[in-house]
Amino acid sequence: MSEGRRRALITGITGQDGSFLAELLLARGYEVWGLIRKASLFNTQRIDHLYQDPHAKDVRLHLRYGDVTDGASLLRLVQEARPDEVYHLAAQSHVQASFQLPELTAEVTGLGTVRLLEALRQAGLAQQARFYQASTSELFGDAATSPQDEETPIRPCSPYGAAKAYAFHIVRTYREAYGMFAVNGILFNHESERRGETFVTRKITRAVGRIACGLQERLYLGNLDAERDWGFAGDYVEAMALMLQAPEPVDLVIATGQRRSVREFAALAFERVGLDWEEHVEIDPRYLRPAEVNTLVGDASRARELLGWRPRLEFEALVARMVDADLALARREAALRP
Ligand code: NAP
Ligand code: F7E
Repeated sequence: MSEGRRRALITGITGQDGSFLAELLLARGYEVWGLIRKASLFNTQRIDHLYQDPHAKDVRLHLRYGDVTDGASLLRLVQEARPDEVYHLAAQSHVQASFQLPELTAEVTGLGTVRLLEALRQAGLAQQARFYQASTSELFGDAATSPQDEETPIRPCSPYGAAKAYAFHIVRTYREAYGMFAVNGILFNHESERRGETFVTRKITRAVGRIACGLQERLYLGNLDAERDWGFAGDYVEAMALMLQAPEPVDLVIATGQRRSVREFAALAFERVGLDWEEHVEIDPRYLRPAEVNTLVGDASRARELLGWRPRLEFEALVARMVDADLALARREAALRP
């Protein structure tokens, strides 16, 4: 590992997890390098509060354009950043969208990982840089056993899960073949007020805020019976950082161990603003998936044992936090209306 201030590279820094992780690492004194993709509109809203004038003294946040489908951009970035730690979070991360974009999902979410690993090798950084792969409970698909842990068979049932399964195996392969410190964090669903608005939790809390402010009447959802293990993104990025400080590279499940249905989430969220969810929610078959993962719940005992990690924010507090943030957002939106 290099001398002086530690350097971290985050792909996907403009996403939900990337923004929490950048905050955490900057607060810990790291120099943070972020890969951002070129879009026609600004896509840095989640990290704008961390922005530092690149001409100022002692800048610790460096942003560079790149794309995980463009190997040359990755090589250039790792050569410039020379990171001690790489957090590979960039992905096409939406499960339902992956059924419409299977090739893109394989390119970005699957092959993106090997491109970054190869860039590190080509730059001669394979032994210096510790590598975190954003793996997922979607590896397990509609698992036959519950709760799922590190021994649960990998049997994905979406193009997203299949792409992440490839990434999981290539990370393990590089660890074994080249002696890299490369690990898979098998994270179950984690949410926040920064969650993308088409994931179910945020879709619900965003609608609750807007309905409470009279900006919208109905919320259309798919499978209300689906059950997930929902934690708080801020807690989960701590687990990522801990995994790269561990004495040995080990793949670990990160989860709360609590299973809740989409229906329960919606009921609690509407209750927070004094509304009855059944008066506002309707089913729209467009949100049903060609193959559904009905239930996922994780057992994070190993992470607790090895890292001392445990989730802090409870489910009820997470729902409340998200609803309160989206209510405030909807009020600002309502105030701007003529
Ligand atoms: P997210 O909000 O969807 O963020 C994804 C990030 O990847 C964004 O910064 C996005 O950029 C970037 N990205 C997408 N395509 C790219 C490309 N071709 N090149 C470079 N960057 C690209 O996802 P998240 O919830 O923060 O999750 C972070 C990671 O953890 C993802 O890999 C996800 O699959 C995985 N994961 C998430 C969960 C969860 O519950 N949140 C659970 C398990 C695993 P733009 O901002 O420009 O779109
Ligand atoms: O769906 C059901 C849906 O899209 C959760 C990603 O971060 O976590 C996430 O994937 C459940 C599913 O997340 C709607 O059918 C019902 O059963 O919020 P989601 P996900 O598919 O679990 C994993 C761990 C990741 O790795 C992924 O990157 O909710 N559901 N009605 C709905 N889902 C959506 N999106 N929209 C609905 O209207």
